[in-house]
Amino acid sequence: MQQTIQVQQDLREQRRADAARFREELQRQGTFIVRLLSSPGSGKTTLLQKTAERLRPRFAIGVLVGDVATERDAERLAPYAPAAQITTGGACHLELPLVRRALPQVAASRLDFLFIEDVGNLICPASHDLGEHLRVILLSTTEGDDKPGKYPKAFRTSQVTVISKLDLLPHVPFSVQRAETDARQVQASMIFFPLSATTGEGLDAWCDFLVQQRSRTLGDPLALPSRELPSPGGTVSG
Ligand SMILES: Nc1nc2c(ncn2[C@@H]2O[C@H](COP(=O)(O)OP(=O)(O)OP(=O)(O)O)[C@@H](O)[C@H]2O)c(=O)[nH]1
Ligand SMILES: [Mg+2]
Repeated sequence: MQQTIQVQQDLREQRRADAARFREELQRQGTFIVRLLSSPGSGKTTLLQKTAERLRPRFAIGVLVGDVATERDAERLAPYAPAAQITTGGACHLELPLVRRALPQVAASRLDFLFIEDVGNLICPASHDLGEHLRVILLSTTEGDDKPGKYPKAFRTSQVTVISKLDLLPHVPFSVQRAETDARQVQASMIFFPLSATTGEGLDAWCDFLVQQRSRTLGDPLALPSRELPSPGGTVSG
């Protein structure tokens, strides 16, 4: 019994060290890694399409997208940025070796931003560090404003909450303020971006934030001042 526990701890530490190494490797090349988590259908792929559209003229972008089956999301993203699908064949989350293996498909040369869309799921992905610098969770207005407290690990390990589908607010019983209060109870320093990928509301602020965080993380002296982030959500334990 004791041996089993020891092996699990060793494995977890090894995974954490691998993720830290990956983060550092890409950071040295000038790549800022942003990972998106959410329940299925919250708008991750749509947000990445709109984000790529805005950042692409200035930055080299690659997108890796995880799903249990189909290449649909990569096909949707392809007109906006180099994109590769990671099909897990049943697993409910991405793992670092899969990301490493897929990376060359989108990074023929150096990337400024690597976006990783994880499998739609609010539970399993939260326990895995993929070496991201920034972990972003989407909560759409159609899901209910009570979700942060019900899925605390996903919110606790994220630095940013995107409240998506803001254009649907008039039609759904969702309070942005209640959702933010609930999320702050599990992650006090959470940063929020309420936005609509459909109308474009909030997208400029979101993209400006990504650019600032990249500059800050990579130590660009021209970086604009921006808000402090809590330590990366990568330091996760089971
Ligand atoms: N009204 C509205 N619909 C949106 C918005 N963003 C996305 N959608 C719609 O929501 C549905 C799901 O969007 P996706 O981008 O596929 O969501 P996802 O999180 O990538 O889904 P999975 O990859 O399956 O987990 C699609 O029909 C989108 O058109 C938005 O801002 N407003
Ligand atoms: Mg998707």
